[in-house]
Amino acid sequence: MALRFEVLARFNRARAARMTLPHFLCETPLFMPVGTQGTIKGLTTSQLEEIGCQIILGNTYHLALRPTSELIDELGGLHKFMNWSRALLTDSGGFQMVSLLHLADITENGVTFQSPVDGNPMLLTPEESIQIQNRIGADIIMALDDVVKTTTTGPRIEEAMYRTIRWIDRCIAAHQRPGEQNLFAIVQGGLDPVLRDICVKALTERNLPGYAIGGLAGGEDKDSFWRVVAQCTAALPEDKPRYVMGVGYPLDIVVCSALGADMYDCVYPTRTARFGTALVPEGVLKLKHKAMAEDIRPIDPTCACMVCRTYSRAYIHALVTKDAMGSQLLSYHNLYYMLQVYSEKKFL
Ligand code: PRF
Ligand code: ZN
Repeated sequence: MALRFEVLARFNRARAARMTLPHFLCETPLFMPVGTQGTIKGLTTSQLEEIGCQIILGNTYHLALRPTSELIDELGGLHKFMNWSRALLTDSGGFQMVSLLHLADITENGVTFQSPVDGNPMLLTPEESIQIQNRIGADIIMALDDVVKTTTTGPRIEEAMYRTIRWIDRCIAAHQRPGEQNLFAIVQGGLDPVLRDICVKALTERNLPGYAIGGLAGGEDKDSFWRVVAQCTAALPEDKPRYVMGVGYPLDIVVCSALGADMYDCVYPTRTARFGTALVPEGVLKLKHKAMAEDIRPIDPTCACMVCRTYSRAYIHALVTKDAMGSQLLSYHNLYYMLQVYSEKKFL
């Protein structure tokens, strides 16, 4: 295994841990900003270090299409390609296809979809997803899973859960670099506690370096969401990291951490920045609003980030619809906010 997970402190179900990965020693709980084409939109890698980012997420699907995993491999892996020396995680690709391309179709062999490049039919199998992720070279790679919306009902939920278990064995068999890259399995089973329980048990038996809770943050109500997280964190191994995929909002991260989860990822802070919204302790601040035009205060007077120490709301308001710098500054502040929401630590 290329991962060491040491719990340093506990409070009820919450824990703080040290997760040693090949490229970085991470402290959990942690939030992973989401990159698509090998970049976090609007931030440089040195800015990501400056705000205390320990690990970023890349998507196999996007990287495989462009610049392609063969090219990344040839150029020495994604760390070197994007000049990021800290940890990386890649998601397996299936979820992105299903959520981005409505033409994707899941069969026992894998996910079939139409290439957005040339329209040709393509197939992503569990073996291929792992082979691509082995070439990209992230510290953590994710198993290909069969994801259905939590709002789906009926036998499809059960089918997807059992298929995810069958696919984990294909992923494990295909993984060529277990000494350098950690394969995480993903618990599925919708909102059904019986299916979630079967899935946790089956995946835990495979003794992988870490586990994710998948299939959430897809429009289910908060109560159902927290119930599934609580059930899974209670059943997953104590001595391995637990990653809630696609989560989330600051409140979700705090609640899931109280329930014993350790890792999160979400496009929300950077996406909402591009729509002119800042995350602040009171909730959100809409920088496009005309009330911002003459407001000389920083976005968040209690925030220690470079943007809040340097620029006014009025300045960002003036930029936000006119220049890319507006959303870049908002992304910087929003990621800074997310990276300290679960901690007392201020990085600057
Ligand atoms: N599986 C994978 N990636 C994901 C999810 C999942 O269930 C989610 C949650 N819907 C976000 N990203 N592979
Ligand atoms: Zn700030």
